[in-house]
Amino acid sequence: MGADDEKMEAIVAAFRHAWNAYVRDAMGCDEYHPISRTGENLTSSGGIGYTIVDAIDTIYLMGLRSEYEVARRWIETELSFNHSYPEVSTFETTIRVLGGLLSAHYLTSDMLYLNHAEDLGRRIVVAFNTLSGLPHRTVNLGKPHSPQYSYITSLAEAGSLQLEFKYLAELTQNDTFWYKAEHAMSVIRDGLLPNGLAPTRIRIQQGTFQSSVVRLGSLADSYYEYLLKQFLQTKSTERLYQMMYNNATDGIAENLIQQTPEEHITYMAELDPQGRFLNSTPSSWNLGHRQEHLACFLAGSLMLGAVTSGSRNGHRMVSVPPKPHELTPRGLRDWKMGIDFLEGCMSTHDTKTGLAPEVAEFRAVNDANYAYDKDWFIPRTFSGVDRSPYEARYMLRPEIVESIFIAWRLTGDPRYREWAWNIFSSIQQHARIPTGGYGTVSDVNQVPARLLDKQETFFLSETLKYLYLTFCHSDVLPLQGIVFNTEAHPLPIFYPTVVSSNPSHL
Ligand code: DMJ
Repeated sequence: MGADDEKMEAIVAAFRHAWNAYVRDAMGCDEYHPISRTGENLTSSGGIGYTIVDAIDTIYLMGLRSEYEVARRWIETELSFNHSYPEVSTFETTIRVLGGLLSAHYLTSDMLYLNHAEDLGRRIVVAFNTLSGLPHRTVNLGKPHSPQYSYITSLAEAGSLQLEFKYLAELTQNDTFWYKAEHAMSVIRDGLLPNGLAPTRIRIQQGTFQSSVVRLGSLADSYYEYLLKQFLQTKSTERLYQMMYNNATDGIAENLIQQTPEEHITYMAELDPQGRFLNSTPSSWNLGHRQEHLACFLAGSLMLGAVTSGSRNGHRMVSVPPKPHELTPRGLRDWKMGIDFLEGCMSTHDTKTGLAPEVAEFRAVNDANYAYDKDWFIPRTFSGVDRSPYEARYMLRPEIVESIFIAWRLTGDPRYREWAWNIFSSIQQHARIPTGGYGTVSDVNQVPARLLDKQETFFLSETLKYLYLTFCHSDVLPLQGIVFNTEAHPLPIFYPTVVSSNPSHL
């Protein structure tokens, strides 16, 4: 499918507007505050490349040569992980920094990135040294062997480090990276609910789940994404992950996916446990009708799963769009569920700014007391110090444009490009700061929008990358050859040589 040069250029211009402001005001800092025009680091002794490493593959893909040189030079001359205080998140550092370095190496073959990735991997991998093998939530990069006291982690934090550590293992031929990350999956697998889903909170040392919500949003999302992508990453042999993925989508289809009674909007509910003790019988869970923006990654993921795991005869890819006879019954179900769910996510863009909120709540079937005129509303339960309800924000998140990008690549249906362009236009209109950078929209239903002082790094690494790729020629990063990590860093699909690709030890 061909490129749309004009739209690509507009998205590149937006990227430069965000990046150049960061370089002007906060070069080298981990995070950027575009209104106060300041930067901030995660450690008191210096940045660990959060923004720069997270953004460099987008810069490279967009062909921004001088920006690329600036970013590479900082990585060459300034980047260090020898910072001790405070500890950084194992998960965020893996998906953003390790993932960014690995994808920069994959795209350019430059050893600078691999050397840093190996150094960082060695500092992070000690987080897996716990009684169960589940990783600690945080790690002290400067003193990686210092004692750790974290008690609880989440499904997402423990179950979405594997794409990065497996590719690092392959590149360095160091199987420790592989086995440590993979072992964490086996601990999770042992505690899954009978419906293939899992609660969000796990005790690190014991490796057992706490009674906690089951959902596709925060604390859980990328675990489900990585089930599919681990199966895809190492070609066809990771059958165990395929099975876990299939069980999970069965669980989603049977327990979580819902439709509103009037407008027939497809949305993803959550299951709330009753009581402190984990009880796996379905009647002991309450259905909640709250959906986070984060959960919308699943729409594209379901479609990708349908044309790979759900294709007949084990074909890796099918026609664009797939023909019904090319998919298994499960593949057909997931394909439809993905398309409908993406449409449901798009309905949450029906706001004054055209941007989707952080949280939407839907009208449940049989809800006689429902008080709103359409089938969803923004719950307003928490106001922070700046008094904006957290649920009403748009934090420059990527999940809906990520799913649109996958839907476009797998269908070629022009409506997906239209949706992507509408979202981009709303971002331009409401989140762009004229003096440079983009801010978090504090309330998607307030015009003119009030902006909060944060340009999230995933705006550069994910949101603008997925928008750009939606308008590129489809030869650029073909879905047959790569998997995107959960921070949109492309990593190649490969045949592992570092270990046996059949995880029989799991
Ligand atoms: C990103 O850091 C990743 O996509 C993560 O998996 C979830 N949240 C943000 C973007 O919303």
